[in-house]
Amino acid sequence: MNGAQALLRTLAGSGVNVCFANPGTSEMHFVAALDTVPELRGVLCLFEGVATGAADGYGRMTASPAAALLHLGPGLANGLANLHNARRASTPLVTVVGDHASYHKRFDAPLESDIDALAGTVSRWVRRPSRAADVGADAAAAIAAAKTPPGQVATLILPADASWSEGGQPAPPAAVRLPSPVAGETVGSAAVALRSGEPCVILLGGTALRRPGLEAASRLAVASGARLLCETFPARHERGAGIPAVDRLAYLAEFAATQLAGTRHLILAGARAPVSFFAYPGLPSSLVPAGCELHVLAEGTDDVPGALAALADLAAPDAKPAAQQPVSQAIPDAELTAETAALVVGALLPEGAIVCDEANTSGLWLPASTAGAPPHDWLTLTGGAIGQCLPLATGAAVACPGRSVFALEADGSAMYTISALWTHAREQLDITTIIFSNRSRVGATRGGDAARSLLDLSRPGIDFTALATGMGVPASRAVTTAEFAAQLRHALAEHGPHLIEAAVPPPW
Ligand SMILES: Cc1ncc(C[n+]2csc(CCOP(=O)(O)OP(=O)(O)O)c2C)c(N)n1
Ligand SMILES: [Mg+2]
Repeated sequence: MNGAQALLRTLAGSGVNVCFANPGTSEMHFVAALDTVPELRGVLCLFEGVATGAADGYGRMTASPAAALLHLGPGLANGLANLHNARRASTPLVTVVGDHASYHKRFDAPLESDIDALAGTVSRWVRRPSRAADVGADAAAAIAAAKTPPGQVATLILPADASWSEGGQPAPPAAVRLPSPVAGETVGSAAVALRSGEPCVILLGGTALRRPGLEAASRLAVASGARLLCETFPARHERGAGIPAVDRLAYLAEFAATQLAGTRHLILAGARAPVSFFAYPGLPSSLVPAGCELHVLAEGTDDVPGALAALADLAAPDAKPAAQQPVSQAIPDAELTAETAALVVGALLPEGAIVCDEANTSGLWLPASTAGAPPHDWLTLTGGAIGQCLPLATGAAVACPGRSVFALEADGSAMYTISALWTHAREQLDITTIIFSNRSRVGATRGGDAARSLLDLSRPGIDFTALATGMGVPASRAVTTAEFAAQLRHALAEHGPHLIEAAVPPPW
């Protein structure tokens, strides 16, 4: 058995069953070994940013890593922005980067580069096995590292000679660290804050945003009057009818400051202390109001839902969670805008949908319009690096084949990783992509013609239906709300990928 075969057997033996791949010559032995390990499904992605974003989507939905197979330093570099988003999402993810044979490196061939340095920017764990005999054990360690709470990116750099040489040995699964239990006194001091009668906010993040954490948090809010908020860009937020609702902390610093104004106790459960996205002259970077005391109930590495449940048993023993009531939206009889499109999405969202949200400025109305829709998961742009949505949807759909996946995508962002559509078609994934085609990058609009030109996507206009059909995804364009609703109904009724280009004006 060679090193590559040992790697694949170790991955499959530890439950890594999918590899999103963009391989080249140095990964040839890995690819050849796929035929001998049928438990590992290779999914071809035509750009590394698609492979890494897909592995992120898969890991968010399964809490178990997929592998992303990348080609040396340049392949890894192409995948970095979505690995950055995965790192911010605390997604378990194993990156395998093929490298030159060890003896070839000193010749400085064209693809030679500092892979370790690149990998270090996003990975909590990096290792380079030097012999085929080490590959299996190092792969098992990579998987355990990826699963270390709350989840992280682990990168295995695989020299071609370690891959092709005989002497490989698959390794059994390595022990995985469990989330740390939260000490009783930490729970007790949060309970004291909740009972103080002073204004409290519980800020939820990470695993607190799944149903058990939300229900415990809701009991606390009901019993103590504390307000609930969640991090601005959650990795995976379970929401909809029957689940306690929680508003996100606003993206714009002045709105977030308003949400938090007057808070005396900020209790963090799986979320970090809030900071503004960018610095603004004269304004503080921290969003914690002056005079507010921070209480860290549970960090990401802790058992966050367990801590919330323990706190609820202590401070809200008799309270019942407040479930979001179902709301059925009507299809609005008005022109197609980002707002009316959001209402249509809210009206038609099926139970169990997985929504990948990179609608950017067009997405402003989505949280409200979908709040009372049937239960669903909402996946956001955790690291702010656009070009994530179409890849993320790819991975979510591979992870959850029975569920309907939505990619709610802004036009400028779509162009970064548009080739994901080809993988949607090739794998016949049940993904409905909605492009909010406002023909602009809204952003800051200060400045003259030269500045405005850099925000304009109308010269030439991008024909998303042509792009999609050119890659095998059936597509249509909607210019009225009725058309949009009809096209969305059709897309949801038919299995497989669809794309709808919604012609909407910029919101401002
Ligand atoms: C990787 C990366 N590059 C650049 C940016 C800066 N950026 C933020 S939004 C945006 C363009 C957004 O345009 P679009 O996706 O059409 O969204 P809209 O503004 O129309 O809502 C850019 C370039 C970013 N966030 N991430
Ligand atoms: Mg746009």
